[in-house]
Amino acid sequence: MSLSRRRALQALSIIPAAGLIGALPRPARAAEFSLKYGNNLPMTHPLNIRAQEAAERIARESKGRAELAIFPNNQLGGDTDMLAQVRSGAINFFTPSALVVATLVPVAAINAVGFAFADYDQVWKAMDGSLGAHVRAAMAKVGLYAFEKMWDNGFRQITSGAKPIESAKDMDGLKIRVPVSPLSISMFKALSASPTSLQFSEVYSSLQTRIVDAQENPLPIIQVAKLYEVQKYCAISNHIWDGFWFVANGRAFDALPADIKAIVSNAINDAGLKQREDIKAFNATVQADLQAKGLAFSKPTPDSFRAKLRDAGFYGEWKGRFGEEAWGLLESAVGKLA
Ligand code: X2X
Repeated sequence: MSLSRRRALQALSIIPAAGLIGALPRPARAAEFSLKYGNNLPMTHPLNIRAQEAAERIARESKGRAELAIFPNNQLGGDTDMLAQVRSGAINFFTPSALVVATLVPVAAINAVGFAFADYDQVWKAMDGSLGAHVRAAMAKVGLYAFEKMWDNGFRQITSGAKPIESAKDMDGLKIRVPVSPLSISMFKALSASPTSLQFSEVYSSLQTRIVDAQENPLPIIQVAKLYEVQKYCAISNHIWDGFWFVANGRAFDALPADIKAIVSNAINDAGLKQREDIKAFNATVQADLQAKGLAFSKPTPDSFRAKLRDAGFYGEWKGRFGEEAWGLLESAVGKLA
C-alpha cells in the first residue's frame, strides 16, 4: 500500500491507527523469529508508517520466518520502561530519542547540544559519519546494537500556554516539560526556566492539567500528538536537533541467523532513510497546518538564547561531560562551540 493511500485510509479511520498491525494478514503459522519493537509515537508519525513498511518487507523477504511486531504509542510503557526492556531482552527493538539513550550512555546526547547544528546537511554528515559512529560504539558497550541510520525526530521548538516566547528572557521561570534526559534539564536551567522531566506518554495530560505550562518538540510531533489542543503558542527556536536511534538488544540480535540479520538490517536502515525524507516533506507544510489549528507562532532569534547558555557556562560544562574526543567530533561538524 502506498504511503499516501495508507495516510488517507487512516484519516478516514478505515484503518484504525492502533489497529494497523492487527489488520495485516498474518502468516498461518507463527514466525520462527518474532521480533518485538516498542516505541513512544502514534501510528500516524512517519516513524511508525516506515517501520510498518519495514515489517512488511521483513516478512516478505524472510518468507515468514521473521516477524517484526510493532507496539507503538507507549503500549509497553514509557521511554524509560522500554529502555529497560530492550536492555533485558524483553523486547528486541526500541527507538529512543538520543536524549533518552543518554540516561544510560551519556555521550548519546551530544547531537542535542543547544544550537549546535545549523541545518540537516550538518546533521546527517555528522550522524552518518564519525560522530554517529562514536555514539554507536558507546551504546555497544552497554549491550545495545544501534543500526547505522539514525531516524529523524527533528529540530525542537517550544510551545507554551500562557504567553509567547519572543526572546530568551521569556524563558525565566517557565514551567516546561522536557524529556527524561540530563542534558535537557541542564539546558533549560541554564536558560533560567523551570524544567521538569516527564516521559512522552505523560506530556499531553500534564499540559492539559497544567502541571506544566510549556513543552518542546519538533513540529511533526506537536501535530501527530495533537499538542496544539493544549497549547497556544509556538516559538520556532530550533534549539536542539533530535533523532531516534533504532536500537536492538545486542545479544538477541547477534543470535539471529546471518540471513535474517541482513534482511532486518537492510529493511530498517532503508526505512530510516525514507523516514528522514518524510519528515522533510512534513516540515514543508506542518507550520501552516498548526497555524490553521490555532497555534500562534513566533520566531525568536537564537542569539539571546546562545548568549544565556554561554554565560551560564553550559557549553563549558558539557564539553567536560562529553569529553574532548566527542566534543571535537561535534565541533568538526558544526564549528567551534565553546
Ligand atoms: O519525548 C519527547 O519529547 C520525544 C517524543 O521527542 C522524544 O522521544 C524525546
